[in-house]
Amino acid sequence: MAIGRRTFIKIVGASAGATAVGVGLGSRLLASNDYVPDPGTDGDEVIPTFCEICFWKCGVLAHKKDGRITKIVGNPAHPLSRGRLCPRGTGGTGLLYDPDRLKRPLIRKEARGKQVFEEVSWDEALDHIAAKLKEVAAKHGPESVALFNHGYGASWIKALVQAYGSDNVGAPSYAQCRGSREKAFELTYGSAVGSPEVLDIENTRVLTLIGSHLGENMHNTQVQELADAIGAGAELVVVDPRFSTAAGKARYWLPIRPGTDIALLLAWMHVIVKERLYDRDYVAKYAVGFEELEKHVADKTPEWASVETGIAPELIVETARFIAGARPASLVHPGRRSNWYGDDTQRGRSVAILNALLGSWGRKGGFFLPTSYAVPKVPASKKIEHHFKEPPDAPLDRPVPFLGEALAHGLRDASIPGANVAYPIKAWIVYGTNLLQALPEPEKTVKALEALDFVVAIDVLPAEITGWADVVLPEATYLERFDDLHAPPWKRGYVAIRQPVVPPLHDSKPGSWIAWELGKRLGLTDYLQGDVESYLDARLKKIGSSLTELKARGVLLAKREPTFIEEGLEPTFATPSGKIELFSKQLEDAGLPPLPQYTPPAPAPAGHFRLLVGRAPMHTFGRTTNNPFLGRVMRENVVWLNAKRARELGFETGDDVVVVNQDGAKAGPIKVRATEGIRPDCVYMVHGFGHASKELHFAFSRGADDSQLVTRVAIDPVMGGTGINVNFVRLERAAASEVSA
Ligand SMILES: Nc1nc2c(c(=O)[nH]1)N[C@H]1C(S)=C(S)[C@@H](COP(=O)(O)OP(=O)(O)OC[C@H]3O[C@@H](n4cnc5c(=O)[nH]c(N)nc54)[C@H](O)[C@@H]3O)O[C@H]1N2
Ligand SMILES: Nc1nc2c(c(=O)[nH]1)N[C@H]1C(S)=C(S)[C@@H](COP(=O)(O)OP(=O)(O)OC[C@H]3O[C@@H](n4cnc5c(=O)[nH]c(N)nc54)[C@H](O)[C@@H]3O)O[C@H]1N2
Ligand code: SF4
Ligand SMILES: [Mo]
Repeated sequence: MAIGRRTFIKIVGASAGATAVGVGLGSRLLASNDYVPDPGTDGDEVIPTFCEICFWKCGVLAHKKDGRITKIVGNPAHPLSRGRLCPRGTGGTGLLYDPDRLKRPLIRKEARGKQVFEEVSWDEALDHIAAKLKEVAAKHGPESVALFNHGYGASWIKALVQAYGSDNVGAPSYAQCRGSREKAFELTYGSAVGSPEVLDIENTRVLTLIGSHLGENMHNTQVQELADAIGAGAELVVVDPRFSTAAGKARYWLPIRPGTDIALLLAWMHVIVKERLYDRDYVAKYAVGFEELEKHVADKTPEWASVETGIAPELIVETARFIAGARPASLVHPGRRSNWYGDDTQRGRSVAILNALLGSWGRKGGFFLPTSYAVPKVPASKKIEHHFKEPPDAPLDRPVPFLGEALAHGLRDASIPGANVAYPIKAWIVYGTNLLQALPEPEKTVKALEALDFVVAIDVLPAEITGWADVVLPEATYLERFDDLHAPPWKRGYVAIRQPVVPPLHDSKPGSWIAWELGKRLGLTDYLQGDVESYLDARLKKIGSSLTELKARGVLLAKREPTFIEEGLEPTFATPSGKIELFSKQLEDAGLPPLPQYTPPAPAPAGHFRLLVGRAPMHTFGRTTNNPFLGRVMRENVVWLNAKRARELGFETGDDVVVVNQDGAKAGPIKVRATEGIRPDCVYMVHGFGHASKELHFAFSRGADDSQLVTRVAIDPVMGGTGINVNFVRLERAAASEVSA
């Protein structure tokens, strides 16, 4: 359906409070290093650092008075925040002062999973961990220790685990998130999209969001750039089974049948190739495999795709022309959480190839070619010289040809007794990842946890995973600690600092300290960084700055360098051919389709809906649902149900239901939102609610936990990721007892 252009004010989510807030200086101050944060106006001290309410790492200015943080706002000099934070970042002090925070080290007293612990001293906890890790390594080798992690603070503990002799480091933020997208772009362009993504949304003329729900997915910089772009006349094409916030701002909303994106993408390419709307010079100069692609899409007509996608052929043609009409400033957003249906690397390849036809890689309004501030590392006194054993993250009978980072679910599966893997995993260190909500097939996670010899959780909150640990270590939050410098590839290089705004509350400790103290007990200090401040200072001295300078400034910008072909930059492609590989010989050699192949999704069992999930602007997964500020803005999730289907089933908005999947797994109770804004064949909920941990006093049992319903996955044959949109659910009216419980 084509919908009229609406007046764009700001991307605002479904509930109030979703606009970016901050000091509002925007990007004006970005041009130089002249900006130093002003002292606060009412006698408060202003301390720059960067956010960790999600992993985007926006620059923050924290205001402090009488030892307490009074507010946190965006740092105008920081390229990612540009003076504004998203609503979650603004609510960061809700985490710092959360009364439910982990306060002291804990050692388990009863069976795993029962949250019965004893408070102990740090010495006791660390001695116990060291003794247990030595025991596990003596029996099974150091590689039987796996680290699961998320977040920037993990670097210290990662160095420790590697020094110990294990490279089994996995994160759900890869194989459950962006892994397939990264592999797809690596196979096509020789480099991943990265994080923060190398997207020049600011200068784009047409932005196509195929499943990416920017505006609810609140990547601060992208949302700000989108607002600027729309202000400057950019248009949106939104392909989503659900009327997302972005769909509400779009020229075209295509409510696609879930799981059929590849058919649409191939049909768009069919039109663009057939009508010669692609960038012929660009393709001739930079790409290989165009002839094969042309043949491949010859029969992928809009009529063919229409049957699969439910989108009218004329609309497929019209949108193909619209998208191509804006090239090269026409960006098909690569998305981020892209492990959906199992054919996800192929879907990612379709997006990558379409962008190549538009000539958008390396062009203004497309993908920029990033630069970074080269801040040399300061090595520890000894280099790690282990010959790491290959991770046992793929079963022996199902090798993964394009494994990227280790697969978190694979390391989990290798921990289950009897797993058909090269060697078993026996101990877990879990840093900043709530595996019970983050990994699919939670019953397998529980099986692994029950069987492990030893489990340590390092967290800030009593998340579900901490209930399964033998030892729980309370980390200081991002507002109470130093972490390593952040200097990512971006439009303009920069280096930013995270520093404590207040000293650690309770008996919490920074990750750098925890890793060092464990290192002492394991005899590994030669491989680790000692005093964090001396280390940061030594790194900064290498670029002619100092810790003192960065503590005051928060961020330093590098010289601006060209980032676009238009600025004279010649792109290079780290693929075997040295070009953009429309046709992938690498995939062909691995026995996989060298051009994206469409596989129709399995139909829903009778009476069932496909379960789709996503994000809410004021929450980051389940990690903010206990935050007193953010929790009040959005207390629980709801299940979106097509209004007509709701009428047929006798449900109304506000009804309490339990969601039951094809295998009988349940989640809820959760309230129904009956809406025209979703197709009749699927339901949708925001991930991160329905906490089972009673120690999360605010979030406990509010809404439903979608991860309980992910009892099946479709494994991506290219990179091994877990597609989770293959579960089907029905809604049952909740019993009165369940609702009041
Ligand atoms: N069913 C389902 N599963 C999913 C998803 C989904 O939508 N649905 N999304 C997937 C995606 S895209 C991703 S990226 C992953 C993310 O899932 P996770 O890897 O779990 O990441 P987070 O939710 O960011 O982090 C969770 C934990 O970090 C803790 N934490 C917060 N700050 C700190 C800190 O400073 N230090 C320490 N030590 N701990 C901290 C929180 O208390 C929480 O327990 O989940 C994936 N899994
Ligand atoms: N506020 C906030 N922002 C976040 C996060 C957060 O927790 N909170 N998490 C961050 C992280 S780690 C990630 S990975 C990203 C995730 O955000 P995105 O990369 O945008 O990805 P998803 O959450 O997978 O996308 C969900 C959207 O895809 C639609 N969808 C489902 N199936 C299909 C389909 O078959 N075809 C199409 N075209 N669309 C479909 C859903 O209706 C929904 O609108 O968000 C990031 N941003
Ligand atoms: S996007 Fe929001 S939560 Fe994430 S780092 Fe930036 S301000 Fe913090
Ligand atoms: Mo993610």
